[in-house]
Amino acid sequence: MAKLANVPAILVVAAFAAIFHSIEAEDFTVGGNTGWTNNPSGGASFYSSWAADLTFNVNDVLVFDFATQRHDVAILTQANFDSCNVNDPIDLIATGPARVTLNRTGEFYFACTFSGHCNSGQKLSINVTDSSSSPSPPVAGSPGSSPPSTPGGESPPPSSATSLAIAFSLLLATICLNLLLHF
Ligand SMILES: [Cu+2]
Repeated sequence: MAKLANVPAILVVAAFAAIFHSIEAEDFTVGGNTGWTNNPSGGASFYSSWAADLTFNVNDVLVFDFATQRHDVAILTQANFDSCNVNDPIDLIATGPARVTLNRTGEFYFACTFSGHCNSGQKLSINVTDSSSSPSPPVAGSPGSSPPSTPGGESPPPSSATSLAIAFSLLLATICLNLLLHF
């Protein structure tokens, strides 16, 4: 009987661990200690190398660490990103450090609009995936067809968190029922 009573406790711990791991949004400081700057070591490959080892999920946050009026963060279409055309951004954040919530899946394109900075390597593209499902294809379609909302604004309610919460409630109910039956 004592062994049986321990089972729910283990389940609760495991469920909590799994749920918090799934829901918890991560902050990523772009470029690590280098921050968000022009002429990063390695040039144009610096930020793509930084991003290559990481997995970005919806509701994670990119932190662009830079001094206001030294750099900025423009969100660009893929075409403008590829050509470093920073004159027509989807969105522009001029105040650093800037926090950008990754509010959808798919590709995000960032660059600094200060003269020459994008061409010197201050540009970053990432692919955001949905942690609640197996790897989903990036959002297809024309770049800029779904521009992200203003960074810092309300992000949409995380559906994965909601379904996990429901699943967790069901699990808790089951465990409580088990405990009642055992005692
Ligand atoms: Cu810059």
